[in-house]
Formats: sequence, C-alpha cells, structure tokens
Amino acid sequence: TKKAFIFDLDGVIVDTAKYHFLAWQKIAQELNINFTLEDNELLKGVSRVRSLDIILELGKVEASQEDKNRWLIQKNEEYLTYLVDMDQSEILAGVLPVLQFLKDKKQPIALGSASKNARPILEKTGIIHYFDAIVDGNDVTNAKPDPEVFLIAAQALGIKPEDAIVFEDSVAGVQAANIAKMISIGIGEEKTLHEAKYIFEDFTHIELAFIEKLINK
Ligand code: G16
Ligand code: MG
Repeated sequence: TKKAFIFDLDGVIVDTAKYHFLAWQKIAQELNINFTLEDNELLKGVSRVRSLDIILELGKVEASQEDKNRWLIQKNEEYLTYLVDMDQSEILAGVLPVLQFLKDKKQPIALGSASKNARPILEKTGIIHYFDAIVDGNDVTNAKPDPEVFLIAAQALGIKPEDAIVFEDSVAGVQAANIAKMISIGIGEEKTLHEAKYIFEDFTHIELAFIEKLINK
C-alpha cells in the first residue's frame, strides 16, 4: 500500500541547527543574553518568532514589537549567509539511500518543516526532486506540536494520517506526529525522543528492510 513519508528538514535531512544557533547567538550577544548550545535545544522545530521570544525570556529582556521585528530580520540575514555555500555534502548520512529507496518503491514523499527557508535548502542540496509535496513555515499558522504541518502534508499526498510516517528530531515534532495519529520516528537520542514510536540515532541506523516493512503494513 501507499504510505506518506514525511520528513522534517532541520536535524533530519540537514544539520542546519548549528547555523541557526550561530545566528541566534549573535543576536543574543548583542542583547547581553547568555545563550548556550543547551538552550538551543529549546529552539529545535520551533518557529523563528517563537525562538526569539524564548531567547528574550531566557535573558528576561522585554522588547517592543519594532525591536523584535528588526532582530528577526537580522537573525535571518545572518542565517542566510551560512546557506550560501551549502551543497549536497551537508545532507546527513543515510538519508539519500532512504529517499532513493522510497522513490524506487513509488512511495509519496513530503517535507514537513517549520522553516521558511526550506525550499532553497532542498534546492542547494540537490534533493528537491524527491519531494511530491513541500509544506513549510510559509504554509502553516500553527507551529509544532500542533499537527497542522503534517496533516497538510498528508492531505497534499492524498494519504490518510494513519498511513503517514513522520521522521522528526524534535520533541515538538514527535508530539505533532502523534497528535495527528501518524507513525512517529524519532531521529536522535532515546532520552529526548522517548514519545516516538520508533527511535534511531540517525539514518545510518535505519535498515531498508525496516522501511519496506512500514510500506507493507
Ligand atoms: C527549523 C528549526 C528551527 C527553526 C525553524 C524556523 O524547523 O528546527 O530551529 O527556528 O526551522 O526556521 P526559519 O528561521 O528558517 O524559518 P524544522 O521543522 O525543519 O526542524
Ligand atoms: Mg527538526
């Protein structure tokens, strides 16, 4: 049977979390807010607007909407400088064989990301042609853990939520998949992603036989 395979972007397909971190850190420094790699975990899968609010809360800084808008633009401009040189080498290990396997098996593939920069990243890494639907931060109003992004993706592929499989690296994303009644696959650490139905350290640990089983379920 046809299943919908929905991929998160950041932390699943590419490791852009490090670039988001560097860009946010620059803003935080200007505001004299101590912002660590550990704090950065809170921003995974979270929208740009919400990310800024979290950082301001960490630093107990109150700001006008005008200031916030300026920092949001500044952050994205800084982030975009890291994307300029992006190429296929930034695709995380093990991802391409799974995408290719799904294509060969004629399984519908979608992107379900909170990022507004998803399309250029898929283009630069040369994998945009694998995706039958792309749903990103430009298409949704409710951020993960709200299931909106994944529900729109499954609908775009013409597949029922129960027949959708979601690959996610963030807690909010795993929760969104579960709320949507989809099969959640956590990519990362067991202790963070224990709510996921299956958990793998990364894509090199996912065997194609496992994907095959999901297809035939
Ligand atoms: C990604 C990241 C988040 C980031 C968000 C918005 O989501 O995980 O840290 O804040 O996109 O990104 P942008 O500023 O590019 O719109 P995902 O859902 O792909 O993991
Ligand atoms: Mg992610």
